[in-house]
Amino acid sequence: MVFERPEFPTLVDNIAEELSVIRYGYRGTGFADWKDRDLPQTPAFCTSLLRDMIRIREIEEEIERRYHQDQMKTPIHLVIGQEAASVGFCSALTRDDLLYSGHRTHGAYLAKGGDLRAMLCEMHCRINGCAGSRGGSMHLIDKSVGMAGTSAIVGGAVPISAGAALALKMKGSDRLAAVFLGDAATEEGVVAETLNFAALKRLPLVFLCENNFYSVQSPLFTRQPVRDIHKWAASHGVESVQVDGMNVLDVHDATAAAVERARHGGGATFIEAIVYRYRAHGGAGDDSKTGYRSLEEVREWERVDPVTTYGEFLKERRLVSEDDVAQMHAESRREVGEAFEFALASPEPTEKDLYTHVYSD
Ligand SMILES: Cc1ncc(C[n+]2csc(CCOP(=O)(O)OP(=O)(O)O)c2C)c(N)n1
Repeated sequence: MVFERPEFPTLVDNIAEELSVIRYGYRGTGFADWKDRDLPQTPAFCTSLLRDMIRIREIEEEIERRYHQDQMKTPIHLVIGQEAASVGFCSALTRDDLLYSGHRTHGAYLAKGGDLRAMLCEMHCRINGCAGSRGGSMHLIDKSVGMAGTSAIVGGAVPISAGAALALKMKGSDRLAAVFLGDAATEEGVVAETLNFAALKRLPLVFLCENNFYSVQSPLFTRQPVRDIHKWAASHGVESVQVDGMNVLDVHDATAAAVERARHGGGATFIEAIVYRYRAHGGAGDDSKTGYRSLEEVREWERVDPVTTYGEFLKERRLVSEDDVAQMHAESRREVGEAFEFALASPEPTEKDLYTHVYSD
């Protein structure tokens, strides 16, 4: 796997035209490089990663299909295309580790073990919602599995995760804190401050930066012309690596190494995972027709789809069959169908609920 910096255009007169040729130097080959590699993980574990990714993909696609019915009372940010980052990262954490995330929450919440029914209730503004119907998609939380919180403020969850890591360290706990952030979050001053603080205090903290090259519709090269994100992170004094975020095993392995380091006093690690989102920044469907990226670019990335390429890889290794994969899809579809029924049958909040969870002096 080689990631090369592309030639950045000096004059960007026609962004759409530039984007049709720029691939950001991504040379990901899916699992081609892994053909002859030993897999230290058990077959059951390898299979579970595929099942988890398929589950997230099916859930997201069903949310997308139903979104325009307007029963969900929330903005959404689908994670379709980025499932390997969600699953690879969370598969190296324990249930007790504390996980935080930004606005693109669904993958993190589900991969950490968050309750699907409570998530869909939250998105339908029902009282069984995981945030009591007050948060919507961007504020998912499930303390029972260490899904500690998410924030709609870009970069906002990052210093909070450092606070949690500091508390765990001061208590002598062997748990750690972990946080998802996007490439645009690295442009927030508070993220630089957090990296510095994490290095200074050797915090038990793991950052997973999902670099999907866009902040809404602004491409990375119009925002950060001269830096590689993982190198920028390293300059603050934390360990930092770049991984193929479309390869679930690559993400898992890097995270497992970071977790090991954090649990044994080695401090924080920043992982930059190169990913791609297949859908619009927010809402359902694809927004490429607005011209900020070309359809050709999207198609190019679909060739390294994290779910299908990993499925093919496991089939070649004879760890799963075609039928197993079909069954994983069917089970997930059944689960998500039932969870939607549950959410839609759940009660809406009443006027009385306006006065609960309200604090005043
Ligand atoms: C502090 C702040 N600035 C701007 C926004 C508006 N905003 C919402 S999402 C987003 C882009 C975030 O991009 P990135 O962090 O790369 O994550 P991605 O959406 O690509 O997953 C922006 C600018 C915000 N929510 N918070």
